Formats: sequence, structure tokens, C-alpha cells
Amino acid sequence: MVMEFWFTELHTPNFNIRVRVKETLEVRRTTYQELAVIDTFDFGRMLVLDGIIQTTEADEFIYHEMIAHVPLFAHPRPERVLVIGGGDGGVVREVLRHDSVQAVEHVEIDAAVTEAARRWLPGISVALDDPRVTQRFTDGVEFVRLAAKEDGGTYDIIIVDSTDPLGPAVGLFGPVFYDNARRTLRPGGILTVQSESPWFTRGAMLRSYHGIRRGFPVTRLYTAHVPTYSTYTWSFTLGCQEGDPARAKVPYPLPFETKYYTPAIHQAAFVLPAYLERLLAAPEPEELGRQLDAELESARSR
Ligand code: AG3
Repeated sequence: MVMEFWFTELHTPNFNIRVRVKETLEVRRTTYQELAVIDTFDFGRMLVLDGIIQTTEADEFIYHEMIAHVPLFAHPRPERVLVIGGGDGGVVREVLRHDSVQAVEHVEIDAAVTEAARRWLPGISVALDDPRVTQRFTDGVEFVRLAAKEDGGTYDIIIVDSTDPLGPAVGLFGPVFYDNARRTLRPGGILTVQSESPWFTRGAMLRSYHGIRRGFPVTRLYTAHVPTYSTYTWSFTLGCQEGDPARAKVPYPLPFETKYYTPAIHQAAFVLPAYLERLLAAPEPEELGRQLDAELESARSR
């Protein structure tokens, strides 16, 4: 008989993702969270934090290309980029593919995530030693608070590649962080965050969308399809001062090869299904967000 080992991401007690494990490479408790790297049959190596799949060798390109290239191509000339979270290095790798980028500040709270990625996920962490990158292991909320200035900031692009708003990432979904992030941007700068699933975690999605909207004149949500994230569809939210990032002039052909992102995807990703348009436009979003969070909480403790 063949033995089977399975990893289960218990999204709620009533909905889970199960992935058959070839080999467990590392499991440890870091200062901030439970970390695991497992080798799977269908998705290659997979990074898991606090029981939630963060990235896999097979489908990481979708999330990393979409969180990086949408804002970078929406900006006329991105030179200075701040990446918060994303300790695996996938976002930094994609950002560095843009020739205009001169400096990337990478702020990750948990050095153990980067250590694990360097050891087990070399294809994802590959660019972390690029001379344009400065890496700091510190809290992104605090970093942005100290970097915020009233008179125009430092960065053209800020990308927040956080975990779900449960553990160390809670502050990265809050209004104070968004406000400081705005004041850390140069004129014309763009903030982009991963804003969760429009399904189970739509309370967090709403909080993040409306939190950004409070401070940025232009706020747009876009989606991509990530097979290993719960319910497939993933949302990102972008805030900027002016213009329509969906209509940015994306060079064609692209200056480098991609696997998911194309100029047509750039535009199409902003086209939302009716249920999502309606959810974003719902009155009293704060109250609705709280209600949705409470529903998820009760489903999780059932
Ligand atoms: N960043 C985390 C995305 C959130 C995943 N959450 C979930 N599936 N519930 C991933 C790190 C990739 N660099």
C-alpha cells in the first residue's frame, strides 16, 4: 500500500484546501509565526505560514507578476520602490526586471521567511542579492511611520505583500499605515497592496479598499487567479493621486518576458464582476466589513 501524506489549509472548518505532500522540508516556529516548507506533487515546493499557503513554485508567477507589474507599468518612470513583506523575494525579483528601477528597499518583519526562501526556494529568492536591493528585517508599519513626511516622500511605488490580517500583518491593513504610506510616496507615486480574497476574507478586502480610498483620490481594485489561494480569485488594491492606472500606456511588446501579465491583462484585471462592484459600492462599508469579519470569525470557531 502506498502511504499518502496530505497538507490541509483549513480556511474555515467547513472549507479547506488539501495538497498531497511529497516531502516535508522544514517546519519551525519563528519569532512571529509557524513556518513550513513542503514539497508537493502538483505545485512543487510550497511556503506555508500559520497554516496558510503563501506561495508555490508552480503558480507564484501569477501573484508576483500581478502585484508588481500593474503598478510599475502604471507609473511613467518608477525609480525608487519600497516592498513591505514578501520575505520570499518574489516581488523584489519582478520589480527588478524594470530597468528604470534604481533602488529597492525591502522591509520584512521575519528574517526566518527569507532564510527559508533562500534555502528552499532559490527561483523565488534569486534576486535578493542584487546590488539595487537594501533588505531590512523590521516591522513595516513602524518603518513607514518613521519614513512618512508631509512634503513629498521618497518612493515612486510601495508594494505591500503581506500575510492575511491575523498575525503580524494586522497593522498593514489599518488606516494609520495607509496614511503614512501615502506620505512616504513621491508625487505621482502608487501604493499597491494584496487585498485578500473577495470570498471568505472579503471583510479584509473591504477594509483595505476603503482604507486606501480615504487617503487616495484614485483607488482601484483588480484581480488575478491564483490556484493555490483559497477560492482562486485574489484581489489587489492600488491607490494613486491621479490618472486611471487601468488605462496606463503599457509598452507593447513588453521589455521582458512574462508568464501571466500582458498589456491586455493589465486592463482586463480591473474589470470586476457585478457582485464585486456592488460589494465595493455598498453603503456603510465599515459596518459591512465588521459584519463580514464577524461572520468569518464565527465560521472559523464553529
Ligand atoms: N502573500 C500572501 C498572500 C495571502 C495569502 N492568503 C491566503 N491564501 N489566504 C504571499 C507571499 C508571496 N510572496
